[in-house]
Amino acid sequence: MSDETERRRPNILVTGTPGVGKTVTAALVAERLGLRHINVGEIIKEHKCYDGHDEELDTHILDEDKLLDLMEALIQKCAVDNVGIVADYHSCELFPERWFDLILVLRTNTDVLFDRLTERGYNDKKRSENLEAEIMQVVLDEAHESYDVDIVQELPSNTKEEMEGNVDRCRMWAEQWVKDNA
Ligand code: DAT
Repeated sequence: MSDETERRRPNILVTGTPGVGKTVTAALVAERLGLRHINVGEIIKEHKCYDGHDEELDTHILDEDKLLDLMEALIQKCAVDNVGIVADYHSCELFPERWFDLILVLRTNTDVLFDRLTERGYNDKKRSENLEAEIMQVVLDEAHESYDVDIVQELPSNTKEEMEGNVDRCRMWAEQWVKDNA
């Protein structure tokens, strides 16, 4: 097995409140930079990483151990194949620090996020909870508490232009990382 420290390609995590654009941004980063996209929410659904059901919140309870084992295997395989990954998920504290070299925290203005969550069909309660989390910068604080402050980047994600700019910045950063870790 290849050790994580031997990686020659960077691993990136795109995180933020639901609706900020994690999945679309991660997909673009993967396509433009030749990284493998890991949509963590899809893995959870596909492999049923559930540990029961929370009746009050009407959501599945995440089986973190099962998810982390699956992801560890994927990340190891990518390291062996010499391919970096770009993962996206609405939380970041559950992952081991050693997995990622860059944490992008996408941020969206309240009015824009309101429209996106409405379009997604969120009910009033779920929409308000997520808007509040974005205003209170819950995920940004979580990223700062969980990772070295130097690798956490807060980026605006309101418009297509900002998304393109974010992907460009990410590409420049990844090229530098590859040079520095050659
Ligand atoms: P997330 O994965 O954070 O839940 P998403 O990638 O599914 O969000 O995007 C939600 C919707 O918002 C989707 O219709 C694409 C749109 N969107 C996201 N980021 C955007 C941006 N920076 N500019 C314009 N539209 C964006």
